[in-house]
Amino acid sequence: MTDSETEVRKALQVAESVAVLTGAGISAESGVPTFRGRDGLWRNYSPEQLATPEAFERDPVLVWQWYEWRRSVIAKAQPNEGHRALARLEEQLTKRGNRFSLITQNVDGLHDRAGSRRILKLHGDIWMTRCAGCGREERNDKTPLEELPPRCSCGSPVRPGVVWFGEPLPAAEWEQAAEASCRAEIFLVVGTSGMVYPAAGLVSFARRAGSKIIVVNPEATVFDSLATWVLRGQSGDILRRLV
Ligand code: BJW
Ligand code: ZN
Repeated sequence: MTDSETEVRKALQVAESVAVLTGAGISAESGVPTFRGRDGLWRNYSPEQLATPEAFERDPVLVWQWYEWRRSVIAKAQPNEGHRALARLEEQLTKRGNRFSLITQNVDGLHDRAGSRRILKLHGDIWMTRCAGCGREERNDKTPLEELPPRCSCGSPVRPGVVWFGEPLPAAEWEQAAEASCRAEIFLVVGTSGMVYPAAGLVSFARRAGSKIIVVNPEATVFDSLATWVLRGQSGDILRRLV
């Protein structure tokens, strides 16, 4: 345990309100590739080329093949120490009557499987589908799917229930996330590159409202200059020691 980790551990023990923003890096130790890391590319496409409504319109099968591949990887993955530590932190803080908000950009469902109770999913859920025609939403955890693209009973193609570039974030989740960020005494930023807005903007909201920012990441990030503590390393190892 480094000196910074000891300080953060103490700060978390006395905090009355904590918010956490997670990104793909928290699931890296579970074997789920990040978006902008070395093995993030799928068949040489970047997420900016696949995670758009235009890409789905042009080639729904290609986009679904990417999601099929990710769904199969995620189905085999297990939550790691990082996911589990955040579930414990929620339990400890809420038991003491303090506030805790878990805000995630991830769609993999590993926070749910680790036991986190209230999760603000800013970019949706890879196990949900939505009909491109009638808008009907459904959970579908079959992998592989029977046909690509899957079809709704209304006959229209069905899309993954996630938020693509150029699409608005779910309003209720976004509002609660913004509010939690402004209210947090401590704001943990775990495993996100900070390249994607508006999620990345939550860190500035928190900083401006006077939160102490803690960055957990093996690499330098755009948030380091805003942080009170930067903890360099894998989030599973670090979060396990903090909570
Ligand atoms: C570890 C680790 C270990 C590794 N431990 N850490 C110009 C400027 C600003 C904004 C824009 C702009 N042009 C366009 C925009 C807006 C756009 C945007 O931000 N674009 C940027 C790319 C420039 N944003 C949007 O379009 C958003 N919507 C929007 O703005 O709507 C406006 C609107 C309003 C009203 C009506 C209509 C529209 C939507 C963004 C949706 C993003 N969607 C995706 C896909 C989700 C579905 C899916 O998963 O398929 O979300 S893209 C992808 O990026 C995914 C992620 O959630 C997101 C963030 O990535 P993340 O999590 O940070 O991952 P990485 O890979 O980038 O980083 C991993 C990190 O982990 C690294 O730092 C590693 O070091 C670290 N790490 N191992 C800890 N063991
Ligand atoms: Zn339909």
